[in-house]
Amino acid sequence: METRNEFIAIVGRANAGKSSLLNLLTGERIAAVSSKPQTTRTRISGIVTENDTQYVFMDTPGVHRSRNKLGEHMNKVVKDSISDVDVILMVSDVTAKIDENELNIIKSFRKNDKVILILNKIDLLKDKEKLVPKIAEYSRLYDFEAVIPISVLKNDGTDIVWDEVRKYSSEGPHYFSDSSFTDQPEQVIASEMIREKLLELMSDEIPHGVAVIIEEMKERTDRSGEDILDISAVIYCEKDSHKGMIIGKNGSMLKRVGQLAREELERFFEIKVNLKCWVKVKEDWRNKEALIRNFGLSNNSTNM
Ligand SMILES: Nc1nc2c(ncn2[C@@H]2O[C@H](COP(=O)(O)OP(=O)(O)OP(=O)(O)O)[C@@H](O)[C@H]2O)c(=O)[nH]1
Ligand SMILES: [Mg+2]
Repeated sequence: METRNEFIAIVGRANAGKSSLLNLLTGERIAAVSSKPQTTRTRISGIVTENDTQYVFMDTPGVHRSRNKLGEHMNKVVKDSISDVDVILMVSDVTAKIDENELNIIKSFRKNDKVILILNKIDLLKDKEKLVPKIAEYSRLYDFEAVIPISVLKNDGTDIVWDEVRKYSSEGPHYFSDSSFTDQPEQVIASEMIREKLLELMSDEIPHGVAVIIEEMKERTDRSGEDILDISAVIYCEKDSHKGMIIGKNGSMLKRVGQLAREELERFFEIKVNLKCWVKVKEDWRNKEALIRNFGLSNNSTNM
């Protein structure tokens, strides 16, 4: 059988709903999602194989004004991801004004790039008439292939996104096995789930300075014959005071993070999980090239 493939980059400003869209299009909970900007730190792929065609979606960090080496790395991932793809999905938040970051993204598109504009979060738009001037405003900035208003939250409009996406495949090999749905190693999926819970439960400053490393992940059968996945994770933070807050009073915060992460991990891996988390300090790691590499953040194709 003749095979086909398609590479799709998902780009946009922070918090627009890129990772939520990736999860919805692939039907899997691959990327961490949170209400805080700069959740995604590197490129994360979601893979869908439909009959003869393999679609590889690449979620990217939200473009933002970078304040440290991690931020620079995140913006570079976006630049690298839009070269050589068949189509780009630019996700924007329909309730927000066009900002400098979005203008920079649009500026980085080349003349022949195929870009579909996704206007997300229409569920928050009370007056749907406001869509018309918004579409006009974006259309003056770039010649988009299509403009699709959607709500990822309400799963409204994603079939239209799929119909549009399917137009850009071409003959070529499948680069991943037809049964895989991500290029992320299981350790990274697990560490991202833990980081997502920290983002959910803690105030802004702390989770943005956190890296989660899975030190061990092993399956075993306990005495009663039940399969258990043992996971040990280290949460690295930047300061002693942050360590104290992550652990919380009598360990309450760490316990809560661990519990929510464990539930999510059990759903994802479909196995009972025994999760142990430790907290360690590595000062100012976000400005240290070597540590970023050590945390697996500088390799675009895999890891966090
Ligand atoms: N109301 C509403 N909220 C949404 C919708 N889509 C996503 N969100 C929320 O928007 C927030 C950001 O979603 P993410 O998917 O993490 O956004 P992102 O673009 O990947 O963000 P970064 O990785 O930080 O760049 C989360 O709280 C989502 O639940 C939508 O259609 N409607
Ligand atoms: Mg994201």
